[in-house]
Amino acid sequence: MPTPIADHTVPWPDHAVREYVAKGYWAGVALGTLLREVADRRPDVPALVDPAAGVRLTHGELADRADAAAARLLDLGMSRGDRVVVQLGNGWEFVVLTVACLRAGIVPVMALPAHRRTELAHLARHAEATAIAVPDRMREFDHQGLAHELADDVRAVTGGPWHVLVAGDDLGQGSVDLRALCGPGEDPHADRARFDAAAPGSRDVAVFLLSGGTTGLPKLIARTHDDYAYNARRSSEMAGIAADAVYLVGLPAGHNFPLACPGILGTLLAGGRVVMLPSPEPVRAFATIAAEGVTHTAVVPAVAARWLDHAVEHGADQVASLRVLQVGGARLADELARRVRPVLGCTLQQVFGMAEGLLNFTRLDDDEEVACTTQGRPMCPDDEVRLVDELDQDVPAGEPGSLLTRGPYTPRGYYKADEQNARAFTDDGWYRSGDICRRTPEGNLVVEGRDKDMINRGGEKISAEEVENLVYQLPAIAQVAAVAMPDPALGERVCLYVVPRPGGTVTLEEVREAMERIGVARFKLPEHLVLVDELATTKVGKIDKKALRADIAERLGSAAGAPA
Ligand code: OOB
Repeated sequence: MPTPIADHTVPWPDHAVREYVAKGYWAGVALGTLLREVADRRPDVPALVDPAAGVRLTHGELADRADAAAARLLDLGMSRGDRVVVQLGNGWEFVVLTVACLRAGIVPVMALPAHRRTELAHLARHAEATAIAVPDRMREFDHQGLAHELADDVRAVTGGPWHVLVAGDDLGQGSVDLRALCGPGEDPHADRARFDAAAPGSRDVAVFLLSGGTTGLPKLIARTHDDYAYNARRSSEMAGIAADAVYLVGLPAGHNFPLACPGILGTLLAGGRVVMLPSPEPVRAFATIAAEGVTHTAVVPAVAARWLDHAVEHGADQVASLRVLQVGGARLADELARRVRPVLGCTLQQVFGMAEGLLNFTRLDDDEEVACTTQGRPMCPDDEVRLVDELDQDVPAGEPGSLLTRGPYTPRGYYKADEQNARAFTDDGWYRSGDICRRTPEGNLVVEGRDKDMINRGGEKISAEEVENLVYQLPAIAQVAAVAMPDPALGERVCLYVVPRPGGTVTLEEVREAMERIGVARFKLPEHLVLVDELATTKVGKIDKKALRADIAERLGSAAGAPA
């Protein structure tokens, strides 16, 4: 394992760097500079639409506003290398702030809107953030209030100031008006000159993404300008995104998929247009696709299923402009995949990706069978993928194995996480994704399962260990195991097996209330609870999660249709 460098990221080894540069994967230019260059070529072309806010910006306006916002962040006292936790909904401010950060070399930490005190405090502390960007309220939750409450926690670590940037009409005391910060500047030439002259280094960290979660708390993935620019540009090629593309963002924008696969960054870099929508709920999504002439979008399988049902019921006329529907984040059932073209009239592209790097795509010209039954193949000729057994030996061709990967946009370790890195990466830098895959004779991957302790709830990743740690805070609990239970709509949900303390007991409601009091993302709350006298263990004495998963599947199956 290479030693982490001073910024606590794990570098690619020198020979790999030389190769990635020589082959042109790493262009040596900061993402903010690349975006500015696009804006210079196409200043008057639409770049960003937020229908709910009535905001429409051209590439030139977006670049100017990002420079103005970057200047204002520096005026607040922030500087290159500082971190800002970004927890914004899918609105125009997300895009302007992100591009501003990329220009100034301030690193956004991409939190999810569902995160609450536990996750945000962890992210802020771990990244030593000095600012947080939040909506005033979203879905009934007072994000602004929580952001101010976190201040003491964070100051205890960084000792420095803590800026609360708020997007909304209801600005509290001490909040910085994010909409004003992201508004037009007074002197665009001066703002621009300031960042043209001081672009971040291309090997610097551009963004921190969150890991899908297998440990107690989310880990941070430091994506560099070089690797993330390649990630976005090459994804655009895969999805057929060019200057005429209109990309709809319906998944949470801070997730890697809608951010850069190709998502927001890939579309902007191609000179196309990005449309921000607060949620992928079909009524509004379909109307927006029709109104804006959307050509591309990305959804998780659970959303694809809702869109298909909606189109069957109400027709697909509104989505006539849609060329490519990307589906990823969780396994798409073959039967669902086969309905995409006949019902929605567009090309299905399966995307099997991870915030840690590796992206697999079915190609737009793959035959229907491949597009519907596989999760595609790596996007880069120099992505290395191995499928291995428990001893890290390659499995025979066509057999299922655990996926290991290295490549030009897959960092060699998590940020500041030596202990987890020793488990999640091999000594020679392969990332263990924890997915069990098989390779078809044509070289496509099929995801068949996983050997990591994670629950995939409709694309939201939940670490079983994190849930268990939270549940152990309840006094009535002697032992607990969180496992995935099958669910027709979301694929999986969290099920708890609980051994109560002698004489005690506990209900699902009590567990959920306790977790809400502690403050965690709602999607992590268990949705079913089974009381048991003891938990089955494996030969080596570990809790036998495989047996528990089989048990809950059987219980649900025999309950035939009864609510979980
Ligand atoms: C995406 O990224 P993450 O980091 O939220 O989750 C990664 C994990 C993978 O290791 C795999 O377990 C699962 O999500 N996954 C899929 C899948 N796509 C992701 N499992 C089966 N089939 C698929 N198509 O989820 C992500 C990042 C970028 C693009 C797309 C998805």
